[in-house]
Amino acid sequence: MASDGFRPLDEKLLVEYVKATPVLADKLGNQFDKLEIEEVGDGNLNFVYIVISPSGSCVIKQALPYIRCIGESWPMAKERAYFEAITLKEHGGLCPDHVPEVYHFDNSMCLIEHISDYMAKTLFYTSLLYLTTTDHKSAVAKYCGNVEMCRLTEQVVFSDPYKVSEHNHWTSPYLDSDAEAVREDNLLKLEIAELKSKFCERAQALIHGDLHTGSVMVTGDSTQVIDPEFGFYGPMGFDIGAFVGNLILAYFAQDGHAVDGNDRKPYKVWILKTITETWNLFYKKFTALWDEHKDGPGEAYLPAIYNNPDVQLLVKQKYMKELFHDTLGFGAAKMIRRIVGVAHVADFESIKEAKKRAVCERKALNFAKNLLKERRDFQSISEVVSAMEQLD
Ligand code: ADP
Ligand code: SR1
Ligand code: MG
Ligand code: MG
Ligand code: MG
Repeated sequence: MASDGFRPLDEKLLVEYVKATPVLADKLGNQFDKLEIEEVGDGNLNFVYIVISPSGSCVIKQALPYIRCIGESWPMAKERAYFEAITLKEHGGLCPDHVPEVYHFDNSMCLIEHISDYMAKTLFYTSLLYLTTTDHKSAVAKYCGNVEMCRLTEQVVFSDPYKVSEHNHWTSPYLDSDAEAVREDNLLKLEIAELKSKFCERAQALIHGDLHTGSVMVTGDSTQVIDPEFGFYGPMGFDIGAFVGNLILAYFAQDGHAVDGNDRKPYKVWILKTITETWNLFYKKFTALWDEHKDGPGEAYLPAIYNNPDVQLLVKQKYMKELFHDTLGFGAAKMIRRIVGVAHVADFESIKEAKKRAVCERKALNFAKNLLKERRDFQSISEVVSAMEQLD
């Protein structure tokens, strides 16, 4: 793995990648048992694989963030792959007989990398894993004034969906009983109370506070996070959960947008891949920062006490497990508020037919309720993705 967390493909990962990329899987006739893969790159810069199945073949080229023939000591923008892909498409349009066709270009790798980078850096460097308690306390104090925005979140995320409120709305009449069930679910209320306490009491890091996917602006090679007006020192999982929760909503909304000739399946696979890789890459980058700064100023785990590999591993596992379960809990809470609370998401709202929309929303709501209650039973993000696929 390169220093910025980019994961080079190898022959084993390539099989997984091809399976998860429908356009490539189709090219290979969905026959994955008999794949022949050979790395044939003989140029100076990139890695090139020929992938052959009994019924088709393709070439997969990957640019790593350095010059191949030199190694990591000579960094080079991996976004060159983007320019290669758009030039191939442009030239291919002009002279298709003499330019290979681009079946697929993986833009998503940029978004996933950028957003995981953003979350890992903003959350790590503002936490006690990096700051002294003195610096952390003065930073927390600086944000204590953002009371009204915090109170808005307390109300619309952690309170209103669980009681009768004039602001709540849902796809009525189809979801009337579903909304009522949320208000009557004692176990759900128990869990949301725990998360509300954490949101109000845990000054873990400077969080964005509203990191839904609408706060992330993307192009092919750039990702910009906007709109941090809810920023304060709160639980890290609230940010990661917001992003992941919105992706889960997007997943469950797709069936409502399917039309003849476009079943949205490839997009659903892309969303699942994005969820998995966002968490996994965040995990890698965040723990890498922790390793890099283990002898730094951070006072959560003083080197004098924790500077041996066994105890470091233990604290890291415990910390990341709690963060994972917080992420799932806050993500679920934010999904529920987007279905029965005041502010909804375009993914569902743009499904014109109410009955169809309600079917999608109900699936998402049921998934979220279960996730909120059972979040501690999930050990990995792939288990979450499997649960989504099972419900689908
Ligand atoms: P709000 O706080 O009301 O959600 P946002 O800051 O999210 O407002 O901005 C609303 C919209 O304005 C965004 O979804 C985006 O379309 C546009 N916008 C905001 N900031 C920028 C920016 N820096 N560059 C381009 N568009 C932006
Ligand atoms: C009245 S609630 C409005 C919502 O929009 C903001 O972007 C936040 O998500 C807030 O909860
Ligand atoms: Mg060349
Ligand atoms: Mg805003
Ligand atoms: Mg906004």
